[in-house]
Amino acid sequence: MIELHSAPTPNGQKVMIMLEETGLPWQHIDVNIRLGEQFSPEHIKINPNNKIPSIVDTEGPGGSYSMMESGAILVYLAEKTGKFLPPDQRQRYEVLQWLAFQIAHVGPMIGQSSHFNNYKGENVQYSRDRYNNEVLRIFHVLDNRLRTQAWLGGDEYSIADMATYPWTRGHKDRGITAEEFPGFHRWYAAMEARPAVQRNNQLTVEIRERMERAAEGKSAIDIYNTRDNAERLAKATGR
Ligand SMILES: N[C@@H](CCC(=O)N[C@@H](CS)C(=O)NCC(=O)O)C(=O)O
Repeated sequence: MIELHSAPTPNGQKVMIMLEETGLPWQHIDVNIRLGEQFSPEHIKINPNNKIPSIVDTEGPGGSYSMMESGAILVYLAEKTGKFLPPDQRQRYEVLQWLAFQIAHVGPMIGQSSHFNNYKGENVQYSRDRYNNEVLRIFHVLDNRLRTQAWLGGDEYSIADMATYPWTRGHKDRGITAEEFPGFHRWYAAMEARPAVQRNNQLTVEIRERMERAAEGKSAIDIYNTRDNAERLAKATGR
């Protein structure tokens, strides 16, 4: 059994898609990051970086095994099942390159741009421009790749596609049109045709609603106060 300790954010969704694709038995353990549950001492034992997602594999190597970092989790699940990471060396490195591109660029840059676009304070135009322009560049990188390859890793659907899709779900709001980005749009439609992706999208709504109901009447933390976050971690680890 794989326990997914998570929330249905893009990083959480990547792992849900993989679990649905592989057919492994799994369950979602809700971690409400708005309530600060990522800072609980129990959560920090499985995710020392106080983030979601994490997994606990009750039948891991040498017994129960826990992991943080969505990219590493995807590689782990691919190796456990022998699926979505090709054994051929060249194909494998193609997939790993595009997985690394998602982890290093797609996620962090879209995350930062959304943060500054939503930020209500003053003097954020420079930050907004910086990250929005970088996101536009990243969509061109994806589109260029997907004009010549069926999937990000090449001929085969892989963990690189699963990692990237959830981060691109807001592409319409960013003006990523089918005319200008045809390769990206063809791939996006192919992703949405997959039953596992459809199941992820449905679960995302259901889990979000369940977590909102469970949070009623509880007080939220300011997740963007990075100074407080450093103190929360120090407190949780007794430093
Ligand atoms: N590199 C990490 C990023 C994880 C991450 O940033 N998770 C966010 C939600 S998408 C989170 O847990 N935020 C809570 C916090 O910052 O306190 C991964 O890919 O797993």
